[in-house]
Amino acid sequence: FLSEPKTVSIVGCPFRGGQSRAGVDEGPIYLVKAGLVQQIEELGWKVNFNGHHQFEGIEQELAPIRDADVLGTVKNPKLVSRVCEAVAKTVGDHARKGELPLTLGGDHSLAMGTVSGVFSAYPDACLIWCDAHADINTVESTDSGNLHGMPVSFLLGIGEKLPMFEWLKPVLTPERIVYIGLRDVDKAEKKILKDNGIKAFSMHEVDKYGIGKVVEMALDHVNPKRTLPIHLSFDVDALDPTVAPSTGTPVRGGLSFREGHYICEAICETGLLVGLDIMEVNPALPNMDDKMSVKQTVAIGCSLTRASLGETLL
Ligand code: Z70
Ligand code: MN
Ligand code: MN
Ligand code: MN
Repeated sequence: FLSEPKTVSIVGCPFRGGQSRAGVDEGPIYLVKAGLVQQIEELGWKVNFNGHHQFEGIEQELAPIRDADVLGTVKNPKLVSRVCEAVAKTVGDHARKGELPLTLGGDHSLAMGTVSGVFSAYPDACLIWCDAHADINTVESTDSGNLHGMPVSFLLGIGEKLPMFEWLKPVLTPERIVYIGLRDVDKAEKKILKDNGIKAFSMHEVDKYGIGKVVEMALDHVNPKRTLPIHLSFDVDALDPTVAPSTGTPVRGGLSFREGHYICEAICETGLLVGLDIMEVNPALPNMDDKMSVKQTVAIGCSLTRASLGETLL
C-alpha cells in the first residue's frame, strides 16, 4: 500500500488531556531525543519529521474554558476532540500520500485521531490494539471520565455521542478490531466486548497458546486472507511493568520484552502495516529520580517501532 521511496512520517503528539497524570506529553520528545529518526533511517526508510505537533493554538484557544471543559463525568472533551481532529487530518494526509504515519503519544485518547485518519485513507483497514486495557468505556460506563479509556467505543460509534465529537465518524466495526495483552478490563467494558462480539486475546490466551499462535489467531480474525491494511496501536502498558515501567497505569502480568517485539515483527512480516501508534510513554514516572526506568521504557518505545518497521534479529 505504501509509495516508493518507503516513507515514515512521524506525528509527535505531546498531549495528556485524555488522562490525569502529568508527563505523558513528554513521551514523544524523549522518543525522538533517543534517536528514533536515525534508527528508522538506518532500516532504509525515508523519514519525515518537522518537529512535534503543536497543540498550543488549540490549548490557548480553550484556556478560558479549561476548568469548565467537562460534560457529565467526561473530562476535557472539547480539548481532546479538537486535538484528535487535528491529528486525524495530519495522519490521514500522510496515509493518503502513501506514507506510513507513526504517531508518538501522548495518551491513548489520541487514537481517535490516528485511527480516524488511517481509516479515512484505507476504509477497509483492520486495527490491532495492544494494551493492558480495552479502552472501550462509553460516556455512560466510564468511572474515571478519562477519555484515554474510551477511544475504541468512540471509533465504533457505541454509547452516547458527544456534540463536540461530531467530526468523528464511526469508521470501525467490531469484527475489524482485535486486542492483545488485556488484563485490566472494567466490568462494564467486559460486557461491551461480549455484547459486540469483539475478539480479544488477554494475557490468559498469551499464556495458554504462546504469542506466536496468538498473533496468528488475531490476524486470522481481522485479516483472514492477509490482504487488508493493518493499523497497529501499541500502548506500552501492554508490556509488563518490569519491562516498561514509565507509564501511567502499569498493570502486572504483562507481555514480556520478546512477546511485545514478536507482535511487531509478525505484523511487519505481513507487509500490510499502514499505520503505527506508540502510546503512553510517560518519562515522569514512576518518579522523577528513576532515570533507569525512563531510559528503559523510552528504549523499548524505539525498539518496538524498529521491530514494526523491519528490524530483524538475523
Ligand atoms: C480504565 C478507565 C486506561 C490506561 C486506559 C483505565 C483506562 N479502564 N488506563 N489506558 N493507561 O479509566 O476507563
Ligand atoms: Mn491504551
Ligand atoms: Mn493501557
Ligand atoms: Mn482499571
